[in-house]
Amino acid sequence: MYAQMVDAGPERVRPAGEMSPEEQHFQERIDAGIKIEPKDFMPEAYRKTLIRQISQHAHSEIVGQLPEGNWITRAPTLKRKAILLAKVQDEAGHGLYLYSAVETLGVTREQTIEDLLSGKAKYSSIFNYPTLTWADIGAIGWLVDGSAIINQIPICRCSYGPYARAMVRICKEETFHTRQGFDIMLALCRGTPEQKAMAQDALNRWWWPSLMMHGPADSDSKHSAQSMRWKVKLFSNDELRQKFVDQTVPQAEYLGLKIPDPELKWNPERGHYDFGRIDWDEFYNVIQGNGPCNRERLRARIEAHEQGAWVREAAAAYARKHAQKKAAA
Ligand code: BYC
Repeated sequence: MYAQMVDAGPERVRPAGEMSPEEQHFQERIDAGIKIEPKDFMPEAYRKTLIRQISQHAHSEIVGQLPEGNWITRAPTLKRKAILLAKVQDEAGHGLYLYSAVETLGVTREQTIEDLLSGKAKYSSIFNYPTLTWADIGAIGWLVDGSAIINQIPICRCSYGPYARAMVRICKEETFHTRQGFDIMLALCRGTPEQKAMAQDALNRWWWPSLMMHGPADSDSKHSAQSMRWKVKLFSNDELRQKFVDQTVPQAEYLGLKIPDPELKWNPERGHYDFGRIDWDEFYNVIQGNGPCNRERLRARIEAHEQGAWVREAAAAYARKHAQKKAAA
């Protein structure tokens, strides 16, 4: 049912017998761990998958600046403000590395950004939730950047060279982001009862969206099987979600916070935590544009794009002038 809400069923993985010799050779290179570079042969579907995933990832980094940017002017101390400012700037940088990686696949940056602004392209569901208190900044760093690292460290080993290389630096910076989030949560949890209650409230609101962020259950994920065959993804959505839960529960215990899931329980046979049912209706509602902040987020990006037009024009005029000067010299 859920898969139908997104599109028609999982993509079919093509068996070797249906592949052209070129495609077979391509798959053999991937199986052997050889990176695919922009000028190498690649099947059109592989190129399209990469454009879709990397551009969604880039948009997520850019839109992801908005919920946290909301707190730069209200950070509780100068030190916290400087740290948050640096983090939000890092996210802009991540977006730019990723837009550059998309350009290597033959799509212009203008087109990619146009797809975001027109509402055609997706970005991560998680950024359609509001940041109501300072504790939300802690929860985002701890849970959202924590999820991002779990998802993105394997992408450093993905089959497409420019994406894998962009991800190395992104992951280093994300590690700092997670630490700053946990540090905010720790300060609140060691503070007054009101501060601890604020941290608990943030965890209550961000826990389930952080689980959803890893994407639909494997049974409903239409791209996973083919993407894993191509090593665009190295782990499935459910595998990464489980890893996130297993890693985060002891951290919540250390903070003295309660994960808002009555069914959460260590399962010694599986060697993992069992957890409750995710509200997939909420997830699909958000990715279809009806989350609490979807409209606000897109409006903010459109306004920023319009207000930044003069910067793009000035930069292009400077580049033209520079090129003319060089040609005349
Ligand atoms: N939100 O077949 P599936 C960050 C869509 S940045 C929205 O499993 P796939 C950070 C999916 O696109 C976080 N849509 O897809 C930044 C597909 O729709 P389309 C972003 C989602 O691609 C700033 C459909 O559902 N990270 O962490 O195999 C500050 C079916 O899904 C979501 C990345 O982009 C979602 N959560 O797997 C702080 C990492 N999940 O395209 C932090 C790279 C699924 O057919 N991306 N959909 O219309 C990935 O690893 C994969 O693309 C995903 C989805 C796991 C996200």
